[in-house]
Amino acid sequence: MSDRTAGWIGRAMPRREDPRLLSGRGRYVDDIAPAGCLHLALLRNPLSAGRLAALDVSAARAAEGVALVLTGADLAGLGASAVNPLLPEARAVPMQPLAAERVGAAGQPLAAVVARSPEAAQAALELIDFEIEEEAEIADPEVARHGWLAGQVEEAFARAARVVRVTADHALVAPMALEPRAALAEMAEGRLTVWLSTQTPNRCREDLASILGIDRAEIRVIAPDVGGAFGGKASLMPEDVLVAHAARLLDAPVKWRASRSDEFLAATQGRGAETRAALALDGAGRMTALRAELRFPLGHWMPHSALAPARNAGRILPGPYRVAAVDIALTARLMPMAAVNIYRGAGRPEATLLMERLIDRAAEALGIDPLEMRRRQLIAAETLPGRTPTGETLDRGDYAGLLDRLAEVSGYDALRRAQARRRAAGAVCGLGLALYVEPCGQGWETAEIQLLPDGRLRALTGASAQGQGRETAFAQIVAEALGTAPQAVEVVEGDTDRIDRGIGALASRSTAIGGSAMWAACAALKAQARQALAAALGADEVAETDAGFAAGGRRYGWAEIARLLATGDGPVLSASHTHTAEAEAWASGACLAEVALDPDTGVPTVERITWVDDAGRVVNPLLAEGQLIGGLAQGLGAALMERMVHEDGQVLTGSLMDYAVPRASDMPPVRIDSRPVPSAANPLGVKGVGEAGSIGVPAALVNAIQDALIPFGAPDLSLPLTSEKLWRAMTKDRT
Ligand code: SMO
Repeated sequence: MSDRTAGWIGRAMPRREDPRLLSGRGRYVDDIAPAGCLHLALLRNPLSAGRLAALDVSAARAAEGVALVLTGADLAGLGASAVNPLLPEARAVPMQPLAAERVGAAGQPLAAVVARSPEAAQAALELIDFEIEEEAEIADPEVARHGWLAGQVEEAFARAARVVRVTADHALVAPMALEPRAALAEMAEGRLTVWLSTQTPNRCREDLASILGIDRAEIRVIAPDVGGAFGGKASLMPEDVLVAHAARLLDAPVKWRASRSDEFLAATQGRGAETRAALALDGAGRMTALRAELRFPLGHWMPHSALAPARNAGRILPGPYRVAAVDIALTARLMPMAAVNIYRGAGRPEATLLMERLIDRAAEALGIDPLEMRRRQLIAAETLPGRTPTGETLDRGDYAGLLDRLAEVSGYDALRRAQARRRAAGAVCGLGLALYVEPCGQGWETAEIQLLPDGRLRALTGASAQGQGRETAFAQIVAEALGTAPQAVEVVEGDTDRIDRGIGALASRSTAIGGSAMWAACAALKAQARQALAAALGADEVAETDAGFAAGGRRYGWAEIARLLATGDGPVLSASHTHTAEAEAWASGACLAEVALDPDTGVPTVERITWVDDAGRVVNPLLAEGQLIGGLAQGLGAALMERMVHEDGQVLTGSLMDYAVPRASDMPPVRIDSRPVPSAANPLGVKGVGEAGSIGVPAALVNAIQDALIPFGAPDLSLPLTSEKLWRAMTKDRT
């Protein structure tokens, strides 16, 4: 294939990362082993929250092989970790890397031991004496209270022909990356290098600099290969700080890696919100007002993005639907458990489930088919981009088009007829619809593009990767922009010495914001090349072609330009760009779940999921599909099986023996179709895709199950919808 073939964006190119990652040549934090590396181990609070009445580490300090023991008192000089306020008047509760007077939860570290070997560190932990006076009560738990108000809500409810209500409560769930967290820090020539399994290397550097009280230039953060994250590695964590601090104190490399149990105990959790809402409908079955109460739990401290789920849920609650009047009240409260932070979807699944349950309940109350009910309320494509009653700006999209396509692809009408037949024959089966919107990233991201002396291009992005295939996607974007082949593009990410400013990868933002930054950097490089070429050739006229430039009847590709202009080994040309999103890109989609319940056991079988997605212009359909399917698996887990269980301040789901994650055999047949509408929010027209499956799929599954349960009264059930809950819902009326 010639270099001059345009159209790299949109191609289903296999992931260039795969040969490395799939053959065991990935390099993760724990694979990095500097000579003389010390090991950090943590004494985690085995009791519940309370007052740390006594802590004696003297025997541990004297133990064989121990280099350092840290307690909360030793960290008094450190600065506070950053918490994004996100909501007006929200209070920030930063991390306490080690408990000081108060212990916030089971699992919070009380002391850290750094020793020659993991075994020596572990042995020293056993020598620490402590006393905790348990006290679960948190003095002032509410850290945020916010509302979204628009229109005449009271009046609409007073005049409503019908009012429907739902409750939707979410379990707390574990983000469950394949690779548990890890941190390694080392001093070299007076500078601190920190390897983190993180989504946000650049932001972690800024946070670390302010906590340690040193200049950002004295810290280098490297995120090597990262084995999944899902929000669980989006924010700097206490263990990261301890490793960095210890490496500085000891002037030696220090490493910590989480066990799976560490992650269940002290990594961030997701979801957990308790939500309720009421919908006012007029005589024609149109929504006239929405009232909602959203209660979001936080743990005993707040990571950087702790308030993002709550804020997202409130601001996007009306979703793709027209409703003029809203009264949405939100609270976020501290609880004596591990921190809650963003997790794939981050508030969007909560909003979507609540809204989609309301619409199904309204459809049932009015005797209207759920698909028709939705069709009547969707915001028209012609009015997009447009404002929502919560003050957001929706991107371009075609929600009715998604729904129509879903009806067509799924054979919706035939499925409804089949359901009636199956029900009559004694089956318990349901169909569940859900539409969703997925706002994809606010803020900024950086990119740099360099022309190297050999004609290759080097693309540096602040949007680091955790297995999404970012190298492949960014190479395609650069190839398209510069008229070269993706193979000629090297992609660099995850190193703050090479990328000075950036955020990272989260909130489905990397392609929309990071990709747009790269696109603009490429345009700037082209402009530079054109000028430099004109100067080098003494030509008045240098024209752009689809694969470089033309002047004086000759063509100049990137290799020729590099040869002409190169003066040394460094980059021949380079251009940087910071893209700041003026508006968010909003992906959207429509899902249909077909579910049957075993009447004797309650076991649900997901017979099929059909899904029409709008991710805007898709850079690589293979990658997009991978994201959709991965999100679907996690959405299915949250809907049907995953839950963190806390009792008396203890975590009862501390291992994969107790916590159910979906396996390959739990995955249903899936049919995915796409109906893209390019985004109006960025020059590439791209929208995000990383969270979609976790947003729409759970709502469709819950609606399908609730639909199946209509003959049994369909009471509101909290997530996850385990077979036990379903069996109880089916048997209540029979016994
Ligand atoms: S939950 Mo995502 O990593 O913003």
